[in-house]
Amino acid sequence: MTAENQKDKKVIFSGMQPSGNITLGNYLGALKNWTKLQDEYNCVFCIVDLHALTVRQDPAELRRRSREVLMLYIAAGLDPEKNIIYYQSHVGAHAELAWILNCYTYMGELNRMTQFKEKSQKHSENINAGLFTYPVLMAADILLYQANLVPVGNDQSQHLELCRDVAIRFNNLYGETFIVPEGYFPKVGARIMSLQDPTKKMSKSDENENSYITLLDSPDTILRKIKKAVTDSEAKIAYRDEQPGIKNLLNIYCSITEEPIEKVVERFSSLGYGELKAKVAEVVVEELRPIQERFYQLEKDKSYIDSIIKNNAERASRIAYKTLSKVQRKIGLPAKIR
Ligand code: AQP
Repeated sequence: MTAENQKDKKVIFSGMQPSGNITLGNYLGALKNWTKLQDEYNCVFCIVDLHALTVRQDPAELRRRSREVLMLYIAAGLDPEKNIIYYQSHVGAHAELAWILNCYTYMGELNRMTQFKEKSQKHSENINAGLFTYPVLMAADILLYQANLVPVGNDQSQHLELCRDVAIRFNNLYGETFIVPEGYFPKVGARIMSLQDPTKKMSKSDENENSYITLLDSPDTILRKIKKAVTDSEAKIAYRDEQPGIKNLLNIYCSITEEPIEKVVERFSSLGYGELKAKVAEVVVEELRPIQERFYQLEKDKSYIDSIIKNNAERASRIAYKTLSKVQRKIGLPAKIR
């Protein structure tokens, strides 16, 4: 059964930007949870390469990383037949619907987006219009597939709210057109913080490579980065906000093992920080080992990956253009002559 023919199942849409190498944060906060959704829902997992353009990218790197993200989705366990896994830029309907929705979104709404404020501070040399209208493209992504649910971290919930407002506005003007999506908040999946500044989230575009672990880091690199992780001088293993570095290491450990935090804190209470770090590194290495093995296998099979890219873009296009045509008809754009 594939995503298109399971009519009784709800649709989930989610994506990641190929704006850096996928980190352990992206994996534990998103990708790992996605793999648990694929039987219960019709899932559409996008590589949102158009979104990544809002920050300047090196063209060759962007191409390389986009393919890497797609292969990592599969290596992490997403089935490319059950789910639709594709590049956003391969389905032109995203950009077309985003333009239309731009005309139904107010400047005031976009001005309130905290991510725009943060990113324009971080990239003050390149505050482009795409960065400002990013949430409208995200709304188009979600609405094209008539998604019922969107897994979002806290940082994206404001964007989802905007998407819902735009969908409701459009439906009120033109009659039921879009499903109004809800947020999907998985039970497990903590926010993983930077290893170098545990008050900041772990980000794939962080300039300091020691702040994150990528899914393809070697065991030695993982151990080295975790050993260097910033902790504190309390010399006590506890799960509390006053010790953000230790809290983060415990979150990483428990997100992987899926054990309750209290149980792990009790078991580790007599360990030194060095020993805790070794335990965390061990579970990270073991979690990533099979993903890396599958990734390097997939990398060798160029034609298989190419066929997934082609087929999935076609599957996504069929759904997306159906919604786009409906929208175009409703707002009065002339029908194409075939
Ligand atoms: N540190 C994190 N902990 C848990 N979940 C995280 N996510 C991101 N960072 C963490 C989740 O990963 C998904 C992919 O997000 P994205 O690629 O759209 O961009 P992002 O959220 O902005 O992630 P990054 O790594 O911080 O990218 P850059 O550095 O390019 O901005 C989302 O579901 C997100 O919640």
